[in-house]
Amino acid sequence: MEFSDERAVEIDPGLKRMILIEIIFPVALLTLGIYHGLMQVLYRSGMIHRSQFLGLEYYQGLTLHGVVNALVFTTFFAVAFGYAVVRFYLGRPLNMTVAWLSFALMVGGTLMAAAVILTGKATVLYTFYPPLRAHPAFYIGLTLVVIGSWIAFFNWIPPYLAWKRENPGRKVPLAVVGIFVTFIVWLIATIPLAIETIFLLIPWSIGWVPTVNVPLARMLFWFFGHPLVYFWLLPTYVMYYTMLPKLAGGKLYSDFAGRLTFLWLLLFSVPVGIHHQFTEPGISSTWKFVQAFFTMLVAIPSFATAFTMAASMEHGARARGGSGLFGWWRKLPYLDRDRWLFSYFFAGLFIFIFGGVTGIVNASYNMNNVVHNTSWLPAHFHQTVAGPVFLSYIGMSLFLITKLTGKEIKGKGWNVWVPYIWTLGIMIFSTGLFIGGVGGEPRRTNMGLSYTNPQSPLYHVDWTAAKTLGSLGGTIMTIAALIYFIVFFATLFGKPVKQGALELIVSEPYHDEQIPAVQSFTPWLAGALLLIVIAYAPPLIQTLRSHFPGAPPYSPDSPVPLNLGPPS
Ligand code: HAS
Repeated sequence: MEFSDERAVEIDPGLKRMILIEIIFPVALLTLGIYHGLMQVLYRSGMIHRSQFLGLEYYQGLTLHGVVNALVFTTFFAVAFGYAVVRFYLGRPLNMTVAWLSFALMVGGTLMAAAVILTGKATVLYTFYPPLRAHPAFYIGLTLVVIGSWIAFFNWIPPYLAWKRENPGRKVPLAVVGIFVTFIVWLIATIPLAIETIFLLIPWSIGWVPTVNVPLARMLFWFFGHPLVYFWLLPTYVMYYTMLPKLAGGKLYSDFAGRLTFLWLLLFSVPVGIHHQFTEPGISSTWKFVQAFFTMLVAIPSFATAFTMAASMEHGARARGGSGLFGWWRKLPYLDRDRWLFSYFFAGLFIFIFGGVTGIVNASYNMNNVVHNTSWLPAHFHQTVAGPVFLSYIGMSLFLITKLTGKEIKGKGWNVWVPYIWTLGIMIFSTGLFIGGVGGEPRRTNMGLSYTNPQSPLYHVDWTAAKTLGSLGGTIMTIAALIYFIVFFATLFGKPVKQGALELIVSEPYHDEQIPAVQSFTPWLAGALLLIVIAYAPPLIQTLRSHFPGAPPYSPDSPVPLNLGPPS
């Protein structure tokens, strides 16, 4: 029997429909995004040519891969999951007119951006920093997605305030705290992004101004870009803290650890973006160092999470009969078909050990010089966003589909293996890219030139690990994704076995601490704003005062002759 918490909530059919479409639409797009992931590794290894990209150019495929997987899928999922959490825990109906408005903006924006990527007018990668220039529809489309997500968040505030009024002195449910922190971080982060697109990129893209201030645009982008990664991670942490302990058979070791983790991420997610710009001119080393220091502080809640999750799983495993110093690990439900969501969470935690450690390497100011812009970077971010984040998102998407439609999972035996096959793939893929990265292999290739083809002027013998391991790992990841898609769509098109309802797994706390410091957003939000001013005002002023020449647009897929020199 499918593991169930039996706390199903009957919800408005409109909301149910909207959450379902908000999950199905990006999962359908994900098939394209994943396909182009496979194309990347095969192309880098010289096994295929650009003509095999389904008619897309290399950078065009890479843009589609990054935008769909990292921006569209994640934002839609965060909104859908946010609706589920807010409705489930706060128990109040939501304003459906506002909800559909948010939905329409997000879908309309996505289609606009997708159209120009597919027609080759927005080959700018997911970071879209100039001088790569896209068609205005790309920036406008992404802006609509962001505005749509803001509107969804604003829609959750009235039920939250009503719940607070009716429950004075009660702790806000932990999952709601996590989701609100996710969207507060998102709101803060997307304001500079809006400034970048509205004042710099759109006028330049329309042709109103001939050039753009690249260092300023990049600083505004990374002000957004780093909190973006915690916007991805926070819903995953909501699932880990509130669901994983129960799935493991036990309780959440500490409710306080969860609240502190969320609020600490609110404090430190933003004033760290310059760690993506350690090698860039125009920012003094003082401010680079300050943000490197803050980056170390933003890792602390993840260490707390590692400890809390291990302790919670130990509690569950011992409750299931586990014993001994390490023997209890054997009692976790790794392959339990009914508690299958555990496998998605556990595999993600495992991958994140390596993603986290390599993040600390990136953040170490001097070591960053070795790895920056090398293939080490895609290895790091696949072990974070394509590890814990991706696995928890696809797992929860499947979970919500089954609960909301009342359908049984098809292919339970295959489903439980998906995260482990994905983990095998990602570990092999990343090992290749890490080795290539420390050997200096650039993170991207250009103009159809392979690093691993001896005929190519970019050939480098140290980078063959990335070819073999990268393409092998990437293929294994694609196989895992393929199984997932089959399970997902077979389940979706199956017959319902019961009335669908909104159901989430709820873990009880083992230590239910009452600590006033983590009961309110206000001081943490004030602290976050203060740290942003301290960390960003001086470098921003430096950038504004420096007179950088404006840059004309550049397209990576147009054949500009490069002086590559003789092969080494
Ligand atoms: Fe990062 C670049 C630093 C976390 C994503 N990062 C990126 C990029 C992306 C990304 C997408 O300082 C590339 C952007 C681009 O396109 O250029 N990152 C960090 C640090 C952390 C970190 C310090 N990153 C993430 C997360 C991401 C993400 C999370 C997505 C979700 N990152 C950087 C830096 C760069 C960077 C530099 C720029 C580099 C450059 O030069 O361009 C930390 O938050 C990591 C803390 C995490 C831990 C791990 C805790 C472990 C846990 C698992 C426990 C396991 C258990 C199971 C209990 C300390 C929670 C046990 C089971 C057993 C079997 C033993």
